[in-house]
Amino acid sequence: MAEEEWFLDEFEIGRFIGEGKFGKVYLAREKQSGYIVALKVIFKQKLEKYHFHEHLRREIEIQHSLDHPNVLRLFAWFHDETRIFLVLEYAAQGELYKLLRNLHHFSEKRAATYVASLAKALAYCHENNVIHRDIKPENLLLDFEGRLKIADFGWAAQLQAHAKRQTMCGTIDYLAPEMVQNKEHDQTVDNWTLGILCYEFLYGFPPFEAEDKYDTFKRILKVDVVFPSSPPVSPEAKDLISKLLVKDSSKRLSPQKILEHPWIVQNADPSGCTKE
Ligand code: N15
Repeated sequence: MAEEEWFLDEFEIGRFIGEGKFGKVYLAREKQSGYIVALKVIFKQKLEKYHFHEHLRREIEIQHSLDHPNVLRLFAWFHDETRIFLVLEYAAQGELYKLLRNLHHFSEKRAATYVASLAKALAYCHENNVIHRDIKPENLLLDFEGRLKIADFGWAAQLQAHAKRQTMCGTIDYLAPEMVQNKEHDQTVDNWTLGILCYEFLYGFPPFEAEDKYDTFKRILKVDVVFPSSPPVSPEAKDLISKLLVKDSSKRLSPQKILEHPWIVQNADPSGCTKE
């Protein structure tokens, strides 16, 4: 789609596909090209109530500037008197966490392919000085070929979670020790989160899961990682996880080093596709 002004009447609106704070997401087709997109509708009135206009504008500009195969594209945005419309990339296979719930855990090949895709996306984001992309399974989508896309639902989705899903929103499972302690942090927090996701892809649950938040907090600070005997996971995969879940943030593998790790080299599909 070209860099030009867009209007709602240039789209045919299809079924409802998702929801975030301020807005619902619909399948849509650009009439002229037939191009399928995800159209997010945000009501301005809701933004005014929370004084989020400036915040949203900044987020939109960051997201719009990113162009990577593993980062969900924000193609364009436009508005009318009452609403803001975001023209987002459509991910045909939907949410990754639903696939994980259905399959319980992923094969090493599938997990390594997703971790490699995440590492590539993170390397790109860090190069562009974008950090803390709030990567957790709920924020990951899959396109038609099964390629992973980071869809940053960002603060908007989180605020909704506050109201509706206390438990999920309050999850600290994906946060690095320095983050849960409110210490200074940098892009290495994302490398930690990749270790958490790699573990969850292989076992089906995040490593520091506990009955309550405080127990998770304690386990994160102790880096209390346990590798269950079932499902069986290769020593190479455990080696990668152990090199990401490191308390000293400067010693965590960088996205580039992740891509050179033997487990990734041997298991990840270079195309990033996961059709089985
Ligand atoms: C700058 C920021 C504040 C706004 C820009 N980013 C977003 O709005 C992030 N966002 C992405 N919010 C919602 C979405 C979103 C995009 C949600 C769902 C989908 C999406 N693209 N494709 C989908 C999608 N495809 C599906 C297929 C099957 C079932 C559900 C599906 N959802």
